[in-house]
Amino acid sequence: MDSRIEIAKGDITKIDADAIVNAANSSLLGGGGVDGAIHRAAGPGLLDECRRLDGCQTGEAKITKGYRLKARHVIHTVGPIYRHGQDNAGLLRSCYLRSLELAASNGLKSIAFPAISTGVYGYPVEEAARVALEAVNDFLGNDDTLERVVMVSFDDRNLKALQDASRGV
Ligand code: AR6
Repeated sequence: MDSRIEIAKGDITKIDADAIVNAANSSLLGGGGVDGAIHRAAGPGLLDECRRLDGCQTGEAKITKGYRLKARHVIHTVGPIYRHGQDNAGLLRSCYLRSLELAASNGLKSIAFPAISTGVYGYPVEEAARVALEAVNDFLGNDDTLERVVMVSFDDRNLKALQDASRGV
């Protein structure tokens, strides 16, 4: 695994990085889970800017400022709602790749991800961890602008899934 990848446990809203990633929904107008936590911590300026973005499609990403967060930017991405009959892994992988592309194209050096889709959207945690780490590792293999990518777990199950997955990457 690329040495720039870090696996950590905690609250992503507290992280000092050039960007934290939000597991948003396609409206980009807030919600529960990590999305709610990020909007609460960032303050109303974030929602004002999000209203001007005209939403975001599943697997895509958009960038805003970080407002009252320690992080300078928020990259909002929309993970897939896990279901049969769609390319869940392809869409989840795309969330990570698009977010990293946005970070790199904006000259950012550090970015932190939550476990996209593994809450309300129902993506199996172990499978999501493998898709996430593989996507980040593949991206970093062709990138020399990013210096640090933190995979942030809120709970022990996600943390263990990432640690296990890191042995296979
Ligand atoms: N820091 C880090 N991770 C967190 C935090 C936090 N403060 N809070 C929760 N998590 P979810 P999704 C973890 O449901 O599945 C929202 O309503 C959580 O434990 O936040 O992509 C949006 O508006 C889980 O592992 O996002 C959408 O409608 C992970 O973040 C929908 O939920 C993702 O859980 C998106 O669902």
